[in-house]
Amino acid sequence: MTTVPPTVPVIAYIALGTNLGDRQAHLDAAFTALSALPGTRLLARSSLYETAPLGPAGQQDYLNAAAKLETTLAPRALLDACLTIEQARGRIRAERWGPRTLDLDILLYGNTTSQDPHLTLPHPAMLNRAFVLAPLCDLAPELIIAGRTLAQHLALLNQTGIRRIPVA
Ligand code: 5RW
Ligand code: CA
Ligand code: CA
Repeated sequence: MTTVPPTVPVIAYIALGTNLGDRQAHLDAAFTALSALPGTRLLARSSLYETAPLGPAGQQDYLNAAAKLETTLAPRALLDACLTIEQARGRIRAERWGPRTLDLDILLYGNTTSQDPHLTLPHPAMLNRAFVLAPLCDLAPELIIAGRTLAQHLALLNQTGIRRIPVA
């Protein structure tokens, strides 16, 4: 008989974004799909935020949110699962930074840092984008990254165009 080595679960944070189609339905489906991944529990979900689009002009407003997971999936397996969930919501990759039905980005995977060009950890832009940090601060305002809490990072940003959606 052989035994399987236990895999220590890691806390990971995922950013969710959508600006095409039924945005709320895409986010609901994403939270459900994340919670159903093997070895994974959805520990918390943020409020939803309606946010002015950054990047290319002429897009619809986004709904952004964040998820806190506990998972035994390796970083690349979690990334692949996120891409599969995006595709299940009909994501079509046309132009860079174009509108999308669903975008799932791994922000943090435990204390892991990664320079893999397919998966940079922590997410390189997370500290500069209020549409990422506002939802993430619902989940982990006291988490320290780069010498400041996430709440302090958020307070340094212009939060114009970021609107928390009241819970229905
Ligand atoms: C490109 C983000 C340039 C910031 C991108 C930039 C978004 C978004 C994108 C999202 C909002 C990447 N994703 N805007 N723009 N929310 N509000 O999730 F300066 S494309
Ligand atoms: Ca992405
Ligand atoms: Ca993104």
